[in-house]
Amino acid sequence: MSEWTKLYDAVLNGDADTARSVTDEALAAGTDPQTLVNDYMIPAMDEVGRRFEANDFFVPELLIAARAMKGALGKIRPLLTASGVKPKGRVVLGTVKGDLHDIGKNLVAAMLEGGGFEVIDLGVDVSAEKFIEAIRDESADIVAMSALLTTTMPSMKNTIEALNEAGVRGNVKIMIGGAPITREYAEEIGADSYGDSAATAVGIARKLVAS
Ligand code: B1M
Repeated sequence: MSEWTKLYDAVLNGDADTARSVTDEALAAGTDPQTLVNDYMIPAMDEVGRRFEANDFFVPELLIAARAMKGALGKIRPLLTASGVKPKGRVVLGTVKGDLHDIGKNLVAAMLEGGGFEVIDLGVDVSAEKFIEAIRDESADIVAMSALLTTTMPSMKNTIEALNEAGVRGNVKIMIGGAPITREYAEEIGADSYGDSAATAVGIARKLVAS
């Protein structure tokens, strides 16, 4: 980390104005948007999490850091998104019921769009019913679920069970991801695939539509 450390600092300190202006400056200087996300913004959020665990930061600090991260991501997201290509598939994406974390999900959305997928983003706290409705309405190829809390991981299992009961499970492939999610958990609950990062999500989605 060196040149754009001020972006790291701005996200860590929840300074949204500086996060946006430094992002503009870095992009104007020709810095790769992925570098800004991977080398500065995500490490800053990881440090926010560490400080939260150590009781140095509390929920307000999490919130303002997230707002700064989102402001900077707003500048970057359009650059990750390809245009004018025929969609490789339709992905219904959401953070599962009970979970309000959306920064990782938004990154996954941007990467999938950049990888040529059409993304229907259902937002956060998405119930099984809402996923089922979207699968039917949007003729989705893939359902992508994100969870950041160990306590909301079971919402993924519940959603897959509900898809089975509603008779739509066979129509879609299911990928899951988020910090507490593992390949073993994906296998255990009957998901088709697991992604450990927004970057790998694209390759996984491509494999899923090809299979
Ligand atoms: Co919360 N939070 N939070 N939080 N928060 C965590 C997750 C936590 C680990 C912090 C900590 O204690 N160290 C902890 C969870 C502990 C646990 O479950 N074991 C925690 C907690 C406890 C809570 C609350 C319960 C706090 C409270 O109220 N007492 C509460 C819960 C609210 C709720 O959801 N019901 C809460 C609230 C919040 C805020 C709202 C304040 C805010 C979120 C704002 C927002 O998202 N709009 C927040 C934040 C910011 C965090 C941390 C600090 C940062 C999360 C983040 O954005 N990371 C987080 C600590 C941490 O992660 N270091 C923490 C950056 C993001 C890019 O990473 O989301 O992992 P991530 O996404 C990655 C990959 O996981 C992957 O791709 C992304 C990029 O590569 N990925 C996928 C994600 N989804 C994927 C899907 C895929 C594939 C890949 O396929 C479908």
